[in-house]
Amino acid sequence: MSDNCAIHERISLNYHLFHRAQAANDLRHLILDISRAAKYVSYEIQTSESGFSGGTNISGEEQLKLDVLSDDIFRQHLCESELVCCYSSEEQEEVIELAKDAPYSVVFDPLDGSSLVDTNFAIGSIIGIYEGDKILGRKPREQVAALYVLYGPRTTLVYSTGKGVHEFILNDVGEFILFREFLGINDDAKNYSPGNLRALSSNDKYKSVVQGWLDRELTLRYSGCMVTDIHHILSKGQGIFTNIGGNKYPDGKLRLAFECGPFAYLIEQAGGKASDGTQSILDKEITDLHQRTPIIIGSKNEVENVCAQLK
Ligand code: FDP
Repeated sequence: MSDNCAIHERISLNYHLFHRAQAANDLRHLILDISRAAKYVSYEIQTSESGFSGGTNISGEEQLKLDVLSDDIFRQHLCESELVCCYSSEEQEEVIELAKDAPYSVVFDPLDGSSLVDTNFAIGSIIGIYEGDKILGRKPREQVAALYVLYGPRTTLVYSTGKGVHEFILNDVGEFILFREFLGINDDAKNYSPGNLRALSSNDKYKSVVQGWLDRELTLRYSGCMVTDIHHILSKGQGIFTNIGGNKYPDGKLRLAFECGPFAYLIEQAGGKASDGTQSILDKEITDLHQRTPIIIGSKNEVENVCAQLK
């Protein structure tokens, strides 16, 4: 790097990937292409008509026009990158093949929390990147990068390529600029974020976990969008998020490949922990693209405490 480039008032995502994370060129380009897709999603959220598309996804959930649009935007950018041999999206039933012999496979949820679109709450996109041409049979620990984009009052992007977790803010000229580097998570949680609470009527152990948080007067922070709730933990540097099974969803509501896997990678990079109650989410094999898993994620001591109570 020339001395003339050494002083930077703004650190762009590209600069950070290149000089700080020293990411392989292909991986850097892929993350930049994904970040471009997210800018279009952000724009569509602000400008396009909401409402249902008339279709349902593989999990039987009604798709919004924005779900379909976001999925298309990601597909187009992954295609254009020529770096992705295949991808799996929460909105698609099967693996979609793209550029043969390209180095990466991608898993993503193009619009997480889309049931909140009409309420104008924050929502997000979640992405995991693997080397090679396979998604089934992989474990989230094999990801070479994970990132999410949060569309809130500000649009922020958080990524890791295995060298810490870093946060960027989308500025007015459309560039992601470094906001905070090396986000970390304390071992103890002061906030809790309990998902799938409908399970309490059939899962007494989950019920006593939640009662424990009430008794200890922890602070409730739950938005109903996993991206926002996980970002709260990374942002505040502590907290716990759970989505645990009950009668309606025996394995909880959340998917291993597109949601829990990428977040487990990011949270463990930040010094936290992610478990399904018995094993690390990072060591769970993806045997079905849309498989669900219970998840307990966040501050280490609280994750271990909850897992012990669920045994
Ligand atoms: P949504 O269905 O709105 O897309 O992925 C599913 C998800 O949102 C998560 O973002 C969120 O954490 C969860 O559902 C909310 O589940 P509960 O309604 O059970 O709390």
